[in-house]
Amino acid sequence: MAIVSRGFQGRRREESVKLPPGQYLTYDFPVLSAGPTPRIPLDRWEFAIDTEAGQTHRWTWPELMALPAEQPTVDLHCVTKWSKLATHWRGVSLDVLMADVETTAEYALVYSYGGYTTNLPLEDLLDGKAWIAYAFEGEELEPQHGGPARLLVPHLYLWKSAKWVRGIRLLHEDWPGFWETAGYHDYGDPWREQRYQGD
Ligand SMILES: Nc1nc2c(c(=O)[nH]1)N[C@H]1C(S)=C(S)[C@@H](COP(=O)(O)O)O[C@H]1N2
Ligand SMILES: [Mo]
Repeated sequence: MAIVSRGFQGRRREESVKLPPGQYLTYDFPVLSAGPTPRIPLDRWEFAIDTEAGQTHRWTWPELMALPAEQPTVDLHCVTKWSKLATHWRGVSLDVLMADVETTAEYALVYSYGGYTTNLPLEDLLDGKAWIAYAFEGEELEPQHGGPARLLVPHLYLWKSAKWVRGIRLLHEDWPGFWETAGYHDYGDPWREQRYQGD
């Protein structure tokens, strides 16, 4: 039998985790919202993708629930320096939602109930990198964390994961969103520590 205490093994495991530069590990789930939590009744909820050609694709809540869901396990990295590892979500891949959308746009402006916006290249929403997520750790997503549904795009800093997501506008030009206009980095890759403009 190995003479190693549980605590020691636990610490070893934690130290061996590789986090993006400047991040620390957290086990709780902080709430970061720029305004009040909007309450969206499910019978009035909708999600839309608006193309650069002026077409709109819409999903009601029952329509979203009827789409095939995935259960991604992902690490979250917030620009305020906390990281939370191996979080479990349920949601619909943007690949499913984009399947019938005709576009040649390169950029996406994500918009939320409540007015929040954030921008990213369209390709960062595709190929299994992003979901419209509606459950967290086996429970329906709490309003403070973006319920009924939020964007989940975990390879970028968490401000790109718009809570209370309402739609995505596809664009030929890159339009900065709420935090990007306020000086946050346009792209926000945690592994390159792209926190603010100029990083
Ligand atoms: N609609 C909306 N989405 C948002 C925000 C917000 O203020 N409004 N804050 C962003 C920021 S800065 C972070 S760090 C994460 C925080 O998500 P959490 O509150 O679930 O931890 O949500 C992002 N999505
Ligand atoms: Mo944030």
